[in-house]
Amino acid sequence: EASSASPGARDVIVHLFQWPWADVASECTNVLGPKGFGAVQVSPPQEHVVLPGKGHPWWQDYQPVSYQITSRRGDRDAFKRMIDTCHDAHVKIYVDAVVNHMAGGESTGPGSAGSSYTQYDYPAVPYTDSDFHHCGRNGNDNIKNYKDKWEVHNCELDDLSDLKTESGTVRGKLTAYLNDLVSLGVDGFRVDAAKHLPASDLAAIIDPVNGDPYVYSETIEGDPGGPTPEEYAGIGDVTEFRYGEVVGSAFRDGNLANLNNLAGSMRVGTEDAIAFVDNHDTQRNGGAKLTYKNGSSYALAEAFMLAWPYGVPQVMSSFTFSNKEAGPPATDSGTTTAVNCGDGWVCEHRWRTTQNMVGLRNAAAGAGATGWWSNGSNQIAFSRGSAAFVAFNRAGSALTRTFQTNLPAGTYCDVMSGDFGNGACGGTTYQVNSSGQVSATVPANGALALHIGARTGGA
Ligand code: LM2
Ligand code: CA
Repeated sequence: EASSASPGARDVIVHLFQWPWADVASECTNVLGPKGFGAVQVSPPQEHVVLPGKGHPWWQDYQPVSYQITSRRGDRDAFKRMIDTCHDAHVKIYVDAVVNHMAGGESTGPGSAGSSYTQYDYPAVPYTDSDFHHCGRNGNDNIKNYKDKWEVHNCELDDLSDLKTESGTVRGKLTAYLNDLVSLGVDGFRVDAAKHLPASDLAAIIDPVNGDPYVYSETIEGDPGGPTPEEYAGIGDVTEFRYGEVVGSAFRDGNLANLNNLAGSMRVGTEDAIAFVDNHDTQRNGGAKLTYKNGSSYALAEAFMLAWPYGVPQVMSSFTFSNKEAGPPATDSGTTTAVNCGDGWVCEHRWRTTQNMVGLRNAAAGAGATGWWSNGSNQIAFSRGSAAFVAFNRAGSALTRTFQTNLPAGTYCDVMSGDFGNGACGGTTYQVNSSGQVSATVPANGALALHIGARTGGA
């Protein structure tokens, strides 16, 4: 079968969008490992187009020139060092794999590893014209009708040279690229633009990949007649774009009371889904209901995503932008500058409410959501078995209440208000009594989070 791998109990993925390899490595050591993140989704590592005339937009990276591991984020050695360092910190690396297409026709000049190319001819792979579709539709071979599956598979996405993924030669080159990454230690793949190749082609590319990488396909739900997320769920997991609609809207508008039924409004089941509030595309195309720009309501949505058992959660980590084409912080020559959180890099994953909720999620792995409470509108609370208890308050005033939890009696650190480490709590501590009750105050637009991994005193 294609891929049976699951991300395991430490399942949280953080997308360190456009981070250089050296910075990902130190983040694994200093933050991600200690905080319990399971994996990093890194931006595409292969050689890509370089567009100084367009100010080095972030999307250069989605136009492959070859499969050499030399990108604006670093070379092959730096990539390998990152993987080893992250593995030492027990953090996996998932690669954003661009397999549907190669660079489009607008760009010229050497790629990020110095290779030359023209559209439909990429000598550093090599691919030549006969390796690409020429679908013969719409005047320019571009996809126009998303209700036509054949067209979505065989025409061009935005002029990007569309690989003949049905061909044995092309499949072999894509499998070889993925195998090269696995040989460097890569643990899994986000399949870019997956719906633009038939699921059977993707399965044939991934089947022969060594090891058992975790695979999740980017499948944007579209109009009837077009490809569906379910078609790709047999290969691995799939991105659930409804999640950000539902959870993002709920926290934007303060309508939290129905979130206990969220699975019922998703396209795929919890066992197949990647859950996310926003991603690098929806941040820019208007799809996201909330992003880092929304501050506390976004922070609460991210915290809820981590606390609630649905899918594999993916946390976004952004660079700031006003121009949606702009690349990451860089020198004039387009070299990405080192990550410095707060200076062009948002580092949402370091927000206390996000990183401490990762620990709660890990402590509660395998436990369902129980004991749902809501005030009917903007305040909710629930347990994760006897491992954790959370409350969310999207009202403009504090919520003080005696909550029923399922926690063992003891003294717990509210990890939303402070960090827990070496037995000490930097935030508020709460007593859970022998009946599992706790009297607590949840701040306005805030949350409360107690779990068995953050106790200052037992029963
Ligand atoms: C994806 N998922 O399916 C990525 O998440 C998304 O970010 C990628 O688009 C897309 N697939 C292709 O891999 C981005 C960006 C596009 C950009 C492409 C290629 O959103 O705007 O297209 O990467 O770099 C750009 C220009 C477009 C031009 C194309 C080819 O914006 O106008 O088409 O390059 O030159 C003429
Ligand atoms: Ca295609």
